Amino acid sequence: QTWRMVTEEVDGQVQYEYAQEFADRINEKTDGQVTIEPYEFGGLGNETDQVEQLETGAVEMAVMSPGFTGNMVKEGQLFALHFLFPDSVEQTQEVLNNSEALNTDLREKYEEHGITPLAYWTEGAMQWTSSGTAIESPSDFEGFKMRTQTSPLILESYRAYGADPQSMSWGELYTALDRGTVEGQENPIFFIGDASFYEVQEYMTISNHNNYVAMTTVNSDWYNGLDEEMQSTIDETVEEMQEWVFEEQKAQNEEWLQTIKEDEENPTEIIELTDEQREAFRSAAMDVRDFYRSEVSTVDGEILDKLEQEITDITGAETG
Ligand code: 6CS
Repeated sequence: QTWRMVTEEVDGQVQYEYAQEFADRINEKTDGQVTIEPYEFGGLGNETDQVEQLETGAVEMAVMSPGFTGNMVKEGQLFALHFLFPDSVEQTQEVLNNSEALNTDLREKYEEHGITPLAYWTEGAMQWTSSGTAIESPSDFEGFKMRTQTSPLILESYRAYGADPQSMSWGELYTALDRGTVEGQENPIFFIGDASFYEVQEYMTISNHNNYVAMTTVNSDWYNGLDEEMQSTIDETVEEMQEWVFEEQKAQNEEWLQTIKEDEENPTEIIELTDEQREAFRSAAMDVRDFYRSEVSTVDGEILDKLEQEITDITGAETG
C-alpha cells in the first residue's frame, strides 16, 4: 500500500524531514508493506489546496498548520494568539503533548471537517523580520505592511498593533519582501534562514511572541477505516516522533541563528527585546483574546479557557 503525506515545506526543512523520518519508520515497522510518499510544498498545490486534499481524502496524511485552516475550523485559530503559550519552547511542547483542550476538544472540532489531528508540535518560537522599520515597540507596526498566513485571527493580531497585514502563500513571500509589497513577516528562525527571507530583510527582532505550531493530521474516514493494528502502529509512531521533531527544530533553529549572524554578504541587524519592550507587545495583544472569545469561537472561548488553565498549571503563571 502507498499513502501520501503532504507537507508545507521543502527538502531539508522541518516538516519535510519529519515526513521522511515518519515514512521510514512506518516502512520498517510494516516490513515494507506500507510506503508513505512525502510531498514537498508545491508538489500538490499550495497550503490551502493541501487542506482541501486532506479533507476530501485525496491524500491520506498531512503536516498542516492551523494558520491555514482558520476559515474552516474557527477554534483552531487560538494558535494565532500572541503570548499565549509559555516563553519556554520546552514547556510549550509539554502543553502541546498533554493538553486535553487541544488533543480532545480541538481535535473534535477538526473531525467535524473530516480531519483528525493526531499530534501538535512546535517548529520553534516565531520572530519578526522587517525592512525600513526596526520593530521594537507596538508603534513601530503603525501602518506596517505585514505578511501573514490566511487565518483571520492572525491578521487581527497584527491590526491590534496598528499594522496593515495581508495574507499570502509563503511561496510568494521572498519576492514580495524583495519588492517591498510587504515590509515584514513572522516565522521561526530556521525558516527565515532556509527560505532566505533574511537576505531581503534588514532586521530580525527576537520577539518570541508566539510559537509556530504544526499538526500531524490524517483524513478521519481513512484513519477510522484502518484495522486496529495499523492504527496503533501509526499512533505509536506519531508519539515517538514528538521527541524527534523537537530535537530537529531545535537544531535547525540554533544552526540558522548562527548562520544569519555570520552571513556578512547579507547583514541582518538582530534586535533582542528587553522584558519591558516585550511587555508592551503583550499588553497590546490582550484585546485579541477577547475578540477570539466573542467573535471567533463558536463555543464562547471554552477551549481557550481550558487551554489557559492547562498552561498556568505547567508554568505556574498567568498567561494573560
Ligand atoms: O510562513 C509560512 O507560511 C510557512 N512557515 C513555515 C515555518 N512552514 C510552512 C509555512 O507555510
